[in-house]
Amino acid sequence: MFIDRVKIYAWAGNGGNGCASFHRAKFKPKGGPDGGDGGKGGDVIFEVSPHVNDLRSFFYQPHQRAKNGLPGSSQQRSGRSGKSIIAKVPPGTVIYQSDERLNQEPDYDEDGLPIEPDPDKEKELIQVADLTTIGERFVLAKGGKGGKGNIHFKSATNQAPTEFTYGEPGEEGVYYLELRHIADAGFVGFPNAGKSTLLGALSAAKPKVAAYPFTTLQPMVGVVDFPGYSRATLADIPGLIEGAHRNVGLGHDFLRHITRCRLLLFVVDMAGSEGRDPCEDVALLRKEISLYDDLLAKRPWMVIANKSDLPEFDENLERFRQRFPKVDIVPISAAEGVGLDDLKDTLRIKIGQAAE
Ligand SMILES: Nc1nc2c(ncn2[C@@H]2O[C@H](COP(=O)(O)OP(=O)(O)O)[C@@H](O)[C@H]2O)c(=O)[nH]1
Ligand SMILES: [Mg+2]
Repeated sequence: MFIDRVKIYAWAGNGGNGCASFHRAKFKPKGGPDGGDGGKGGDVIFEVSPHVNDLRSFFYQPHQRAKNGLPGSSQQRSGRSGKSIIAKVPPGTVIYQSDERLNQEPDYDEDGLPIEPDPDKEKELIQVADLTTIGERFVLAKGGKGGKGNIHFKSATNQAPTEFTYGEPGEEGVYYLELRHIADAGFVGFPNAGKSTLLGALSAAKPKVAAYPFTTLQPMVGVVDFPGYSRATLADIPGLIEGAHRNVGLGHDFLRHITRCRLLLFVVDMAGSEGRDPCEDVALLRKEISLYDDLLAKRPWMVIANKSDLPEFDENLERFRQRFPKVDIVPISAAEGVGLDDLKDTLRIKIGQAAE
């Protein structure tokens, strides 16, 4: 399950009411007004966190509710503000506000009769935020202002006002969160497997640095055109650290990025031209990924066997097929442009399936 779109419900806190009260003390029966202000309601806030990869937590907890402000009280005491909630979202989260109703109360027409909701009405979504930068905050629903206590209503003509104001209601609403993808498919592979060469060979235009300013890694994104006007985006994400083969891990930045591709493409130097063993490479990468996130390990994947122009390729491929009998493997030579049409066909099918 790859949760990249969720519906949530947010309620900011209501403001606390202002207080009407009068100062009382011995020998001073007619003290002035001393009712304090109500506290502000808490906000519902989103904060972009590097430690969150998807919108899973909102799927399990779609109701986001901040606390109400407390009412003011006598002796000019203000009510305490309601606690805000700060929910963490991954970079690349886009927020839409919906015009769906939160409460079930109907609207009424001129005659006071309830207006039946139109079941065919399409909901309207307005984009309200596009959160990309780590640490960035966005107030989704603002808490209501606190009401004023009667101390504010004293005037020359009215020394004993009983007036106060109510706290304002907090904002509330229905929202959709969407995690923007870096690309439809992302390359996973050790350095020198041929990822950059392949991205260049498949892309209609020169691959561009992805427009995500939240990282030191710079994913390169290319566009591949399929016959019949459809196209897909492919990302080459650097940062798979050299030490991965010494079991020091893939680097979490890298892994975080590939969670944002629907299909994982394992690019392997099937000729083993740098003395690496392609079978061990893929087994190691698979293991690292499942250690990082078992949901990511369930993401659709396939193998692109590169460097078919080199002599050791055929023998290694045979061995590889025996080791991974169920995996789709497409042999290519990125440098010589061999097998790229077959690869495109497979990509079109697989990306289509992964997007369902
Ligand atoms: N013989 C051969 N060399 C290739 C092929 N694809 C890439 N290379 C070479 O492998 C080296 C690493 O390629 P590169 O695309 O930079 O790999 P990356 O680190 O995975 O991005 C370069 O010297 C490429 O020219 C191929 O299909 N055949
Ligand atoms: Mg490269």
